[in-house]
Amino acid sequence: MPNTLSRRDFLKVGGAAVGALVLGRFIPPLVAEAARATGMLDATNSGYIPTMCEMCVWRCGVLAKVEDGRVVKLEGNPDHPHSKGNLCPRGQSGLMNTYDPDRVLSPLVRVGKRGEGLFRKTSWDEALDIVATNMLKIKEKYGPEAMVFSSTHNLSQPLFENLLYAFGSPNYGTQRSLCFNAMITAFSLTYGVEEPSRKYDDVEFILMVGRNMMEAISTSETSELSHAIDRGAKFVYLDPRYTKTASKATEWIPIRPGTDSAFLLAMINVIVSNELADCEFVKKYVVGCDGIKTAMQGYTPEWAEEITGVPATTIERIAREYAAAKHNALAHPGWRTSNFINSFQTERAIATLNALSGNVLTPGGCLSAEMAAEGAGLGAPPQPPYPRVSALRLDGVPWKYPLVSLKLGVFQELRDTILTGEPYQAHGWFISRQNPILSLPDRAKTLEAFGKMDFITTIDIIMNDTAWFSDVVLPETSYLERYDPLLPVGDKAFIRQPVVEPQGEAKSALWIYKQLGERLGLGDFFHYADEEDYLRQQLASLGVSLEEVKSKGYAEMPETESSGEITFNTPSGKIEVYSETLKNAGFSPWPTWEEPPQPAEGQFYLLTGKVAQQTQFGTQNNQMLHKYSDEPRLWMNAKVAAEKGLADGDWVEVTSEVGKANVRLLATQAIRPDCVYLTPGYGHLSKGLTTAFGFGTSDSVLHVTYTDPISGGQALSQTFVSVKKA
Ligand SMILES: Nc1nc2c(c(=O)[nH]1)N[C@H]1C(S)=C(S)[C@@H](COP(=O)(O)OP(=O)(O)OC[C@H]3O[C@@H](n4cnc5c(=O)[nH]c(N)nc54)[C@H](O)[C@@H]3O)O[C@H]1N2
Ligand SMILES: Nc1nc2c(c(=O)[nH]1)N[C@H]1C(S)=C(S)[C@@H](COP(=O)(O)OP(=O)(O)OC[C@H]3O[C@@H](n4cnc5c(=O)[nH]c(N)nc54)[C@H](O)[C@@H]3O)O[C@H]1N2
Ligand code: SF4
Ligand SMILES: [Mo]
Repeated sequence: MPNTLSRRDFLKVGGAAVGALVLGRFIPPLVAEAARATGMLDATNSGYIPTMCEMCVWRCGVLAKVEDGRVVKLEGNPDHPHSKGNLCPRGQSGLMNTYDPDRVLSPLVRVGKRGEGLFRKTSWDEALDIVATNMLKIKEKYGPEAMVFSSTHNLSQPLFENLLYAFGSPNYGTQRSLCFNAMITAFSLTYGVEEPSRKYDDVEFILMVGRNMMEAISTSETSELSHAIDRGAKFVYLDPRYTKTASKATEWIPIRPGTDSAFLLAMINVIVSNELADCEFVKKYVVGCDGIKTAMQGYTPEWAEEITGVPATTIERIAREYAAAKHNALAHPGWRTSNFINSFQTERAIATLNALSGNVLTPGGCLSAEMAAEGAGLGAPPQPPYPRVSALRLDGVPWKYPLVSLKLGVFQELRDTILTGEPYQAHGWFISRQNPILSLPDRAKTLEAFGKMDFITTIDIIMNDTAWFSDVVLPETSYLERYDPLLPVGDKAFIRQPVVEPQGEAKSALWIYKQLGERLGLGDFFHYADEEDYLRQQLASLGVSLEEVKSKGYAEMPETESSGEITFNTPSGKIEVYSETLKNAGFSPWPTWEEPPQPAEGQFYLLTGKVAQQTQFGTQNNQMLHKYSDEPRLWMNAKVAAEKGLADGDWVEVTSEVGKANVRLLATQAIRPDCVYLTPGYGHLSKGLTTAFGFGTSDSVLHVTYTDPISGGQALSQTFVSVKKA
């Protein structure tokens, strides 16, 4: 029966069907020694072992179901605020992340040309020696700054950062500038918090700008949104595509790409010129309350209609409805906000709308500017301060991007300076849990940057494209096979623990970084005997044993005292709708309209965006997810396709300024006539991914690299393509 499930059914099924599928085809894994010791299993060696999912960065709580000493299924942990007892299809398919036949199970050293895929297996000792020797050689010859490090959010990242900062390099590339720089930079400047938390309990009006919550999933928030919609909350959704989220919206606005800020500025104009804002709140907490009317004067709904293609009457009505919901109106901050070079302004306008509705910190309000000082209660092994680094950062922070925080960085710029060799040449690249060959825009450029490297090493669990082009590949244990540092979420710190025995020679990142640190003479930054010792040091001040946390799944954290005072961590201590900081840096102090480039006649905006059954650039080789993924096609408006003489299913050639790709066409009404869309994450280069190789096309081949000068976010929808029959 399960084999006949359609992809659609798959997305709806509960864990049972998925578990049954896994059981039908694979010998269930043996429970790990560490997990057996939790005491969670009964006399028949059955029960549930708590851990965390790593099929995406949301890290829902998992209960691994054990029968007769073997893990048979993954379920959501009801104690975890991210999952609340549910796992999405990717989470349920997590066993296949561990049992992927393409797992790398011993360290590998390249023997052929880069990208040829010829490697020999080696011992950890030899692999770590090669990595350390090459890193030290580069340090000696060119300085530590010639080593570039990059990694995407993961739980062992603090140890990765120890390695790079102790080594003395300022060059660190993360996913942030490919993802949420615009949102974080705008909210930090406006509110002094990176991202306010959201509450949906009493929300009456929700505005989402390109946040495809029903497919780009955050389990708990996705279900909170669903409940709010079911309750009758009004939900307005802006996206040039008719996504699953659009299908749930009260109103879908197929806005012209890159013009969201014009729509939002016009909403602000309607609210302030008609005095519809929560005046009391605004006067007390907002800087800019006096000048905003004048500053927004030109941004009338009629003006915005011309730019966005949305009727002025619609914008005016939505603004009034938003204002009427007062502090129960939520303008959602978004997540991947890297669409255009003006995306920072879109986010500033969203931040402003929330300030005007007074939904910040008011009882029952749906946005909370409070950020829990996550991790504050956890201990860490002692370590010396990092060495002082005087070299400029290759990513231009802050010398080219003065308002981008050191933490956010501008990864795509770092890649580009590797190519120019300015202000200096990088020679080595150390990558962990990241696939920059596909996730950075303009794949040819990234491969060219790889070509400039004397040495590249990658830590991964499978032979992803980046590992494929590396000199040494270090295999990590999968997330069901290892410990990671504890993850604080709200008032609890959750554990990831091995639930199955590790396969082959794979090792945890905590182990790998410590071994490498010692070989690099940086042992002082890795004061833990092993993974369990690291976790015990984290728990030291909480008075709870590791054994207890292993069986319960989490440790309670001490309550953080709230002073009750509302202050914002901005220079004025208020919400800065008007920002002197922006003005001093030479940018508009008000949220403002900046015209982004537009496609030439006959060209299309190339849109990207997540699908529910895959995560980024790393899950396409999961056999379970692959089975239920259709080969992605290029969405094109059906009427436009017909005008161009193209039929549904035709092979087309898509051309941008930097690349060409062939893909089959999906003629659909679910997209604006001036846009095409391609699912990211496909078209892998690595032949070591036997499931994913040869399936689909990579949109990174086509993406042109543009960077928002204020936030450093890449502008992914700003790539224009032409499409013709292949
Ligand atoms: N299933 C699944 N869930 C995920 C992820 C995953 O890979 N898979 N990844 C996680 C991560 S890291 C992130 S950052 C989030 C991302 O989640 P989202 O922030 O929702 O981002 P995307 O899905 O990348 O893109 C969302 C939408 O933006 C639209 N869009 C493009 N340009 C514009 C524009 O100019 N204006 C407007 N209004 N819309 C535009 C696209 O059509 C697309 O539907 O998802 C997270 N959740
Ligand atoms: N075209 C296009 N580009 C995009 C986006 C888009 O929508 N379209 N989205 C952007 C966004 S929002 C983001 S966040 C980035 C994400 O892109 P990246 O930052 O590159 O992150 P991922 O694709 O999640 O990285 C996945 C890698 O981690 C590996 N991996 C998985 N599990 C483990 C593990 O347990 N240990 C180790 N060591 N490795 C593991 C996988 O095998 C894979 O190689 O891409 C950005 N780039
Ligand atoms: S949203 Fe899905 S993939 Fe992400 S952590 Fe939760 S269950 Fe895992
Ligand atoms: Mo992201």
